[in-house]
Amino acid sequence: MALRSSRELVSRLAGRLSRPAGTAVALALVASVLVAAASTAPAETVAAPISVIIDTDPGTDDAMAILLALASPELDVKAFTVVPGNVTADQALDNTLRLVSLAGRCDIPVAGGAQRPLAQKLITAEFVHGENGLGDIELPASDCEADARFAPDLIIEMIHAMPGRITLVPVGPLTNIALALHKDPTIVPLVKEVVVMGGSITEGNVTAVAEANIYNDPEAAQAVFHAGWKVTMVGLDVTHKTNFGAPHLERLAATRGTLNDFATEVMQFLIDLSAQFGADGTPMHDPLAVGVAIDSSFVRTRHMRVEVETKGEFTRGQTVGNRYNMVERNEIEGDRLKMTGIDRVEPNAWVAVEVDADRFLSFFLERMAGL
Ligand SMILES: [Ca+2]
Repeated sequence: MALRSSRELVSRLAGRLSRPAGTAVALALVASVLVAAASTAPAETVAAPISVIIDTDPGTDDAMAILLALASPELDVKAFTVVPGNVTADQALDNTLRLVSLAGRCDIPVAGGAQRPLAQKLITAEFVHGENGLGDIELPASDCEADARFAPDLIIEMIHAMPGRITLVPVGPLTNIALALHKDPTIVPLVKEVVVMGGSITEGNVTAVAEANIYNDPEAAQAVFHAGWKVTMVGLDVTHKTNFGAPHLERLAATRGTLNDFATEVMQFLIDLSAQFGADGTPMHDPLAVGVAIDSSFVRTRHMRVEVETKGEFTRGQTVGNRYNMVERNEIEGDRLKMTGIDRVEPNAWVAVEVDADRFLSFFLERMAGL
């Protein structure tokens, strides 16, 4: 089959080799192919990988997101920072270390961070993710050691070391990112982008309207949405459409490899769990956020003002999206308020509203195949 681009060639080659050697070898091979083709076709430029810090609470779908990131040469994962959410902080750190070790990537710092949300009790979800957070699949003990730095400090340090280059990809509650912001607000203009898995402008998965990552720390989320940096919100509006079902599992199980096989077990666990509730498949929440960090064209976004509800009786943790970026202006007149016009509000987030789910699911399967 013809390869569409050098990027595709890189991905195919590196996807089957361990990184960083895999990427280097793949890039070298691509370079030689391009040199050989130079006389007949204009050379393509191989884009530099995107530097990312992934803030995570593994978590079954986090595990898939981590593997996808490590299998994608478009990304240069500078660190994994760990936050409690799906499981406790200690369990999440242990799981991240085991995953990174399984992938043979102890060169990537893994740092623990917050122990609990900013202003509420921690809510864990072993019911959904298994008692160990990884679908009760027991991974070997990690050969990697945790970085001694506090995750928010590591985030601050790396952003300053690479101004304008770091994309933050938080796929858990936003506690660590909010702590980094609070400690050093000067990081805001130095961050390239923040791709958040979280929120929804249509439906919830914890309550009628709240998505888990936002619900688990609404005060942190409000701070992150209002920081002033570029936020892309990959929420349930799109992740619920990336339904990984039996046909996808069949494809994943048809190829073999240590990471491939682990992914198969995790996806089997999630599909079985979903079946108990009458669902035919399971959404790929966190992997889609990583996918969007790699290729923003997986989703279509709308720029809108998003507020995080922190007080509502039924709506705490809701991401309230203002589709038109307008609010009514009311002014006191006697004993009443009188509408006197319309005020514009500044949009603060690019909210993903549509997704090319089939293309993303195929992309995920291609990256996992034989890994
Ligand atoms: Ca997560």
